[in-house]
Amino acid sequence: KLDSITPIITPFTDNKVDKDKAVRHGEDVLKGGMKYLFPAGTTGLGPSMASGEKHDLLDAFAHIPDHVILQVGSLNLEDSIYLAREAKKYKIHAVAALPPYYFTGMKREWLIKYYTKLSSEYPTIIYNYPDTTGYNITYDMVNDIKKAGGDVIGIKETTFNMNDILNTKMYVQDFKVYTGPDQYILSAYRLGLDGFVSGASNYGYKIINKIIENYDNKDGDRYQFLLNELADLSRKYGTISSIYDMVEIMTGIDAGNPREPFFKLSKEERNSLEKEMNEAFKKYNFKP
Ligand code: ELE
Repeated sequence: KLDSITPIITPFTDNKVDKDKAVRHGEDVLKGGMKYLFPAGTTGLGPSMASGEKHDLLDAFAHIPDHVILQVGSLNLEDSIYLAREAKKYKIHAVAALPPYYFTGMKREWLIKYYTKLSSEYPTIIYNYPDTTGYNITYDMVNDIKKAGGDVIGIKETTFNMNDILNTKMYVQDFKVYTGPDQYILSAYRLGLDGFVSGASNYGYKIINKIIENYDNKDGDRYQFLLNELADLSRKYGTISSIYDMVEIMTGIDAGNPREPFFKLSKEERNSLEKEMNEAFKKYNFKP
């Protein structure tokens, strides 16, 4: 079985991290079959959170450290290092980190130094998301980080460039390669990668279990296509925000609210989303 990772949404109540709701939702996802929680990722609104708020999430999951990968990458390296040191105290599985982003023209060697330095604090999973960060961390860079002594243990590839993903699998030794897009869970199995990160697993872990059970037959495709349609609906109704509603619709768990600049769905939007989700379930003959 591959590593299954949930970039968990962050429940906010009155603009503050709601630890109780995070724990209830996180435990449900793990019970549902996922192996790791990935707080403060993209879906977790990590880049919009203060380091103290990311620390709140570390606290919330302190009772299940083996199942936690905290995303610590930020534009402030001091904050990221602080969180990596805290991760060490809490003995979580690993940290993950976006590269330094926003600024253009960062030299290749600076990116290598960044990951070498951060991972000297704690084992680090590289979070490669070229569309948003502007930097593509390729296999040759990973090898240079390792050569420089960096303790990078894997990469989460949020890219549709399968060639880059396969090159990293092929040319980097002792290294976990995870897919990021929801659409690539089945591919992670069929291509012999090490696991997947899926925003849709916040609500769709039952469907994901079906993909995994059926990865070697046509039903695997059917369940993957259903998940793709749900991920499309999520985008249509409001990226990330809609996931809070989809969690409640599919699992019954109150996962709180997103925080501005993201907005909670209106009653009408939610009803319409639920209707479209039910149509998708019917189309693919899935009973939620
Ligand atoms: C996904 C990203 C990308 C999951 C995270 C993840 O949230 O940290 O909407 O497909 O661009 O890779 O959320 O989301 P989309 O790892």
